[in-house]
Amino acid sequence: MSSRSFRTTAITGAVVATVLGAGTILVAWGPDQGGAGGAARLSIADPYIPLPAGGAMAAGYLTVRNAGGEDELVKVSSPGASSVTMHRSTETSMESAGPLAVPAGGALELARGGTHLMIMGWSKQPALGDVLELDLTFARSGTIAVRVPVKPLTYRPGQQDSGN
Ligand SMILES: [Cu+2]
Repeated sequence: MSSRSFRTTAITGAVVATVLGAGTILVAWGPDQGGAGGAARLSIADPYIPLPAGGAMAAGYLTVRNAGGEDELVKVSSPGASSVTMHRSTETSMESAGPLAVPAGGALELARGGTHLMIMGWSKQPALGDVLELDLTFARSGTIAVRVPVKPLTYRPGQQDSGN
């Protein structure tokens, strides 16, 4: 996760369409669907957990897209794990992070080599094909539950995947 060679390029529309096909998108619409100053309009793209290699912890990656006003990711929890924290990778290690801004009309990207989720204390050791629920709590949009698939360690969003 600390490798700087991983690409963290912006998510393309094609990638989002792939995830929509997987049925993992949940959208929260605010009452005000106005511009940048209005309510946040959040959707979650490309959620995945690389299969932890026998370890007690795993990383979680996803992109929070925002078509509305600014918001903030303040907390993440899971019914399947006792601890989910927000981390930021540094040159040599990682440190805790958050709350994380979700800019108006932009995106919060939790990706390899950058800000990510750290998941510990599994109630059951995850296996390939499992789906873990993550509950993302935002300052303005409330909690959005996301079903996050466990992928091979080498998985990258947008690559061909027959696991659905
Ligand atoms: Cu971490």
